[in-house]
Amino acid sequence: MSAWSREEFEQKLREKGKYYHIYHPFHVAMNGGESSREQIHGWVANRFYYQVTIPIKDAAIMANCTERDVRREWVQRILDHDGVDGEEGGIEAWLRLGEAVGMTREQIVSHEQVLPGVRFACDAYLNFARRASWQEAACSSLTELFAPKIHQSRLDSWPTHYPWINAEGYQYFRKRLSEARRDVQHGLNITLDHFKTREQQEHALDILQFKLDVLWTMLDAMQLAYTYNEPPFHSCR
Ligand code: AHQ
Repeated sequence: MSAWSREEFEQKLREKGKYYHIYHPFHVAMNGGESSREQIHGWVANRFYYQVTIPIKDAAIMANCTERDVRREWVQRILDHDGVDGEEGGIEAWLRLGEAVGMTREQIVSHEQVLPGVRFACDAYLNFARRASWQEAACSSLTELFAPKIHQSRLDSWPTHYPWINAEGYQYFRKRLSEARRDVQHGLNITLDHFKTREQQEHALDILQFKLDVLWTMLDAMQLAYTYNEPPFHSCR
């Protein structure tokens, strides 16, 4: 089969947005104001494991990438999360979100609430980035094509639904609005340039689906634990 044009290929990638985790029942309930304090705490604590995995994932991509011009841009993602002098960074901002919802830093940093399913999904993403080509790993970050919408949806809905959350905590979501848009331009160009044949383009769509699976599976684990009250081993005597 003939390859898709660059525009068609981008359209196929964007059509994967219908599987984005904004449509997961856990997120729909959260943006609909139906989440309890415990569910919000569980989500913040579990998503922290994802957040601290991201810069390690991006460092793995850097380690695999032989192109200086790509590394010069990709390194910014690590700095966005780890911070630099004068810029606290996304990991610190996430801890402030934790304090804003009423948790202690220790409860979050300890990873004590991280569910096995969340850990496995995040570790699968990290290990994929370690062993895949840097172009394949760049492609897997393209779920951020759909991320500005989900960050904006929280900024639009949480203050009304969850007045008990200190609005200072929303800085993380605000920060990602611009960072995600900038990241995606870079990741999309790498992807559209690298995957040329139809077979390679289909492979890129499979990689994006894998990352959509990672995000969805994290919320499945949280849904079981915090909505259905069936955390791992709940039925053991
Ligand atoms: O806060 C998020 C973030 O820093 C990243 C990095 C990027 C990647 O490299 O895969 N993906 C991502 C995402 C973040 N937040 C998620 C959310 O729902 O708040 C969305 C997620 C993504 O779409 O991959």
